[in-house]
Amino acid sequence: MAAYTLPDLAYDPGALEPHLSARIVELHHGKHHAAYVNGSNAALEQLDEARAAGRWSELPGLERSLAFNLGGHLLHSIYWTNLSPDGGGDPTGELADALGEAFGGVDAFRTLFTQVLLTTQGSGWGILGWEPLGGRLVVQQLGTHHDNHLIGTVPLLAIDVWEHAYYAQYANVRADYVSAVWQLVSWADVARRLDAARA
Ligand code: MN3
Repeated sequence: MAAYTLPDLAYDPGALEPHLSARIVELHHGKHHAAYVNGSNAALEQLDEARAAGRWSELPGLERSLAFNLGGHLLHSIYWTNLSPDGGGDPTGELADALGEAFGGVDAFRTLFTQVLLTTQGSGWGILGWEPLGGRLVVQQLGTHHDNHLIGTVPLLAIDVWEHAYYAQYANVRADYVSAVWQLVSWADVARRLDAARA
């Protein structure tokens, strides 16, 4: 039985237009995200087979594959719920307070996070996360799905800057994609995730 399945989107693929095209959402969810789900299940299966056969030399590669694919599945699952046709605007309440405490204000956070997304080299993600040991918000710049990951940190806002996330609509102008994403961020979803992570 497959351990992981592709979650449905909470909106039609065209619902994020004009900021994100239906074509991008369809391909990104139905092909890219799906590939990470399948890759996670395949890696688990291959780990079982390697264990059964005692093929221990396969472990490093399979563990790497599991981390990459499961990281991708998890991050995309957050990304789709972080975006909403009703998104945009500014965070309020406790989330706004926490951003202020950690980064000096909502605008200061937005400036920082925009630069995190724009300066990511190659394929990666920008993450706003809750770091439980220090009990604070942190920003991370991930390579692929897991390089640079701060162990134990819970992602609250995860934005994909792989080229497949924007190239079909914005070509090489990542800055225009990032501007568009700010019009879609569901602060309500980020706030819910912060509440859950703190609890
Ligand atoms: Mn992606």
